[in-house]
Amino acid sequence: MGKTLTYKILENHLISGTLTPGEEIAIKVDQTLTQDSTGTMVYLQLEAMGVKEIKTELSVAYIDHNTLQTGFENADDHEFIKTVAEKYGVIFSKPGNGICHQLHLENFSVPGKTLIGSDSHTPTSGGMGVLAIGTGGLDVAAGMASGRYYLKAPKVVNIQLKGSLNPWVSAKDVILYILKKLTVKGGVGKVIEYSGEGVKSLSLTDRATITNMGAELGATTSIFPSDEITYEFLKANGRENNWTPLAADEDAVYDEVIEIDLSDIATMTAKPHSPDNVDAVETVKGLKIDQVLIGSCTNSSYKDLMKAAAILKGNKVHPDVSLGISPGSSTILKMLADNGALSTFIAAGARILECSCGPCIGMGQSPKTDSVSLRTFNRNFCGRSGTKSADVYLVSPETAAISAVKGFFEDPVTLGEDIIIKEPTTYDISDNYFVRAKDIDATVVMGPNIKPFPTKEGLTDALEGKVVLKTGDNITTDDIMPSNAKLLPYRSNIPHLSKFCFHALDEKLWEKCELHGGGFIIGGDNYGQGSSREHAALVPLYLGIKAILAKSFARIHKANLINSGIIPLEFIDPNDYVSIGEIDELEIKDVKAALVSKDTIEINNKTKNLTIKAKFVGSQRDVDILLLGGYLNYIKMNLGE
Ligand code: MIC
Ligand code: SF4
Repeated sequence: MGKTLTYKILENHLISGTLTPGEEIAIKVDQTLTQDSTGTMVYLQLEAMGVKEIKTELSVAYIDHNTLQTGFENADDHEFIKTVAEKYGVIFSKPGNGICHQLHLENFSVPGKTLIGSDSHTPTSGGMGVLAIGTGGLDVAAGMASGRYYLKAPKVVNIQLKGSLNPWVSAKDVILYILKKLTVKGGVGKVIEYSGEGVKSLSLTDRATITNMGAELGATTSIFPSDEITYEFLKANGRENNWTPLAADEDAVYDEVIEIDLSDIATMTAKPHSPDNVDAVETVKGLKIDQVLIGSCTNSSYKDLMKAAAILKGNKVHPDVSLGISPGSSTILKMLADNGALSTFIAAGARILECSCGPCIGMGQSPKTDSVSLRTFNRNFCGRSGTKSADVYLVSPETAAISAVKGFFEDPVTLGEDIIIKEPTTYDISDNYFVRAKDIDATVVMGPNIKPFPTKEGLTDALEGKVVLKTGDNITTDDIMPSNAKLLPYRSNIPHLSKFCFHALDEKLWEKCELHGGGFIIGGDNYGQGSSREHAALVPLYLGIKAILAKSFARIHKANLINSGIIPLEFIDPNDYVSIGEIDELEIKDVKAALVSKDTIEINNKTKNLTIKAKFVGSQRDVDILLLGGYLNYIKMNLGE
């Protein structure tokens, strides 16, 4: 029986377990990446593990999220990460160098390798045939310390691409089209593997746009084969030696096959407030807009920005529109500066932003009240832009650029003949933002912004408390732990962040938790989708949350809850969700025994005098982690083995 590309890479990296979907396996971690807003926790945790050496072939610490530096906090975090990186021989990428995923693709991704990263868009490197998985920070710290990563062997969905794209339709439209089909939970527990003739018509960075937003499908990762196009991209970046051809076997057997004819796809947009609320651009044509932002790890490649430049050339940004452009890397910015595209942007009246995540994570450029903002980004959750009343639409760079000129939502197909931008044959690599050093005696500098992270003792036999919050479906980690210019500087300060937990749903949640000594949260389907931030688990832990009872969980957040020692429980009968209300008093007796024996867990609703049945879905190792009160306790006990 032929093998999928995913299982070929898993097989090459398998340390323990059997490669059967749903079974827990451990794989060798070749590379790790961190970014600064999750990275401080990662390196605090790595330090707490007390290892002398890291076990990965390559690890990189990027600074790209927290670059506003409106106070000492961001700079403190940068200095901490820089000094820890030096100690362990982790490559440090200075602020200004660019966005972690674009930089990793250009500089370090190697087909066939495994990469785990403390950012949900780590699968961007899947565009290059890397098995690249976004995880919580503690998993990355453990990956560095032990060289291994535990996951459930995934199902593999094959998306076969036929045909080629229509004029002005690009990779962003493809992934939005897929999101419309599969929704934000369509990829949970699955790897999306692309194949077919249509793959050849997509450039390397087009592929990366598609795998990047596989995160929005909830997928474990997405992956493209490594072919001549991969070779050309690596060669252009001076890394042709890193190339190996990779593909699934001709007769590979998949869990599911979806055929997509690229020529069926029109220009698309994700309407407010979810990446799967997708429709054709046609349906919003003419809608007046206020802001356009081109950038983010999804659409800030050389090709994306050159396409935008070609549309903007000789044109003027509409007087009512603010256009911001943030290139994905210093290399791209340098190339745009050298070839005149930067001058085109300035002449058109664009605002040139730093090579960083910037507005994508609410770090500046919050739009005005009740405005319409078009963004080439990957997430449009309500309030993520920093302006709750704004409507954010996700679009391709082509749609963004032409709409910025017109002042209303415009379809780029109205431009007539398509403009073809070729991938450069040489990338003018700007390497001077990387710091490569190793000094095991380096002094790690911790400024006053860096506070200890919460830990937990082993699990107790009985859990008791009130329901402090009940949520609906598809709650994002942005809902749980919002991120914006005011809060991001405190990613190393859990006590401060705790005051803002679930702020949009219940501003007083922290006070309620303080009053009741923590308690339980009730969730709907796909609880914890989106960002990998483990703060969405560490903050509830700090507030005394003992368990979360939901209809289902998103992958990374569920792992983060287990890693923090908070039990993610699932309703056996989802209809029971309606019977629990806020402030109900719950009690779970003999929880340890039930976890160990994998029995049904009975939850006594003392207020309603009802018993609800729940289950814990996880491996024996997950149970052991919960019993010990979290992954840090577990790994400290097991590192020697
Ligand atoms: C995001 O896009 O939501 C982030 C910010 O990159 C997060 C990480 C974080 O919250 O720091 C992610 O995608 O994991
Ligand atoms: Fe940065 Fe936005 Fe990409 Fe997250 S999605 S890594 S915030 S650019």
